[in-house]
Amino acid sequence: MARSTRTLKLILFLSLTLITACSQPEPGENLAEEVRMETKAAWDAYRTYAWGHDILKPVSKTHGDWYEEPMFISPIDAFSTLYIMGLNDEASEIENYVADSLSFDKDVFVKTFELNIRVLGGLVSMYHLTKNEKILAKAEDFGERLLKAYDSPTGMPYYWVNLKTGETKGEIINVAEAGTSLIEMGVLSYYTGNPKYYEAAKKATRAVFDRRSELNLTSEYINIETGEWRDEKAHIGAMIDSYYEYLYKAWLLFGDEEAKEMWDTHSPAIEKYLAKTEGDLQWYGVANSNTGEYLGDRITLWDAFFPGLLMVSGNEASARKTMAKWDVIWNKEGLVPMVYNAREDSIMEGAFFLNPEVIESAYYMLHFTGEDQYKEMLKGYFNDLKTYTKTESGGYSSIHDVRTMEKKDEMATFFFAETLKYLYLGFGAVPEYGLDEVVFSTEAHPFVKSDFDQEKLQRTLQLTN
Ligand code: DMJ
Repeated sequence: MARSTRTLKLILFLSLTLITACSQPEPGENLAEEVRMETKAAWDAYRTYAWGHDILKPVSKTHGDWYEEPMFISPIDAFSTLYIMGLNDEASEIENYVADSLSFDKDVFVKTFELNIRVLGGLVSMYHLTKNEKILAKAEDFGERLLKAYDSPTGMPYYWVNLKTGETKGEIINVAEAGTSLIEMGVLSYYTGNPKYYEAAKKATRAVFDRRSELNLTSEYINIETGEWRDEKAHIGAMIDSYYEYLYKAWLLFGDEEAKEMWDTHSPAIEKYLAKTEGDLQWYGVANSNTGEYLGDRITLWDAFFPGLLMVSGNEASARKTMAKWDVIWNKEGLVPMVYNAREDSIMEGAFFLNPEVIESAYYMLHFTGEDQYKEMLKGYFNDLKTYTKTESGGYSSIHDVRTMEKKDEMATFFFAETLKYLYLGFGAVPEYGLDEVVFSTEAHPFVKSDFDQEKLQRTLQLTN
């Protein structure tokens, strides 16, 4: 071939490549659709192998339940994600089943905290999105049963409550279990017009706040009958995390100024005693809640919700550095390990349960900064999830240890509720359900701020602003 013809062909090839690259749809559009399709496949797997039960076991293609009787946790947790993705048949099937066929009159002790964030949160957001009165009746029935747990000397809930008999047990609980119900109970109070739910949640929250140390930190475990702390460990991670989250979010969603004041009291102490910085990276370690002595750099994958909370509450500098640290950890390990030494950069426990927190925070960072680096992070996380956790059934699995990536036969309910939803939102699919419009519960159930009437909020939540 003559030299000039070869050059011409090369130019043609390069031009075509360039044109093709430029005419590709926006990466965001494709990725959102891909997340939607992955969600549909995972949902189909749940529906085929586990319908009616709490979780899918995606490797063995069977199901699991949390208690002696199934509570329908995956579908209730999944609903708001399927709904905002426009998976309408799937969402309607859940809504109809909850409305017509599900009873909570079960002689079973359930975990108050877990069923509050997943089931009550799922039900009130289902009503919020559909306005189906049968769902509100179901949420009220469930809320009523859960409320029995709050009948304690301090107002903090018992760990266990029997849904049929109202019996309670378990007086030692952690701060997250004590102080994570303002959103679910608040929305229930708003829609039923009955202040008692928010009142109970508020009493429990105040019970934690009033017992804070002189340094304005909480510890980890507390006796809800005596109100005495069981330890002196202060941090922002698992076992405390969503107590802090709800103080700020109760203000964001309801305009509860008392909750905001509580957050404003804790927040400087968190920065002062827990934050550790190394160059451009930051994490929040463990300190003695009474003396402030720094106890170590143990962090857990649940801590990764914090950059998102920092960002939305206005502490951008810490949010950026803490997000950067989590991104380094994820990329070094392939996924995020359950427990990690942040200073030594070493894994302490390697399990991963498809948790959303790193993705959730990257979505917050992307939303508020608009910077591409955060979209790139989300793309990487999505790819790693597909590489390491996707199974042949269409469901995704937990991981025994990120050092081996051996699959664990469980798909957590929050994979639907949170992980997939934050990826979808992060890829820009439905701005009407984005962070400008919506406050997400700790389980990522969406509540559209403008749907709440200010005067009705003041009345039903008895706000004293
Ligand atoms: C979720 O169930 C909630 O976000 C909770 O507050 C703690 N984290 C899990 C998922 O990791």
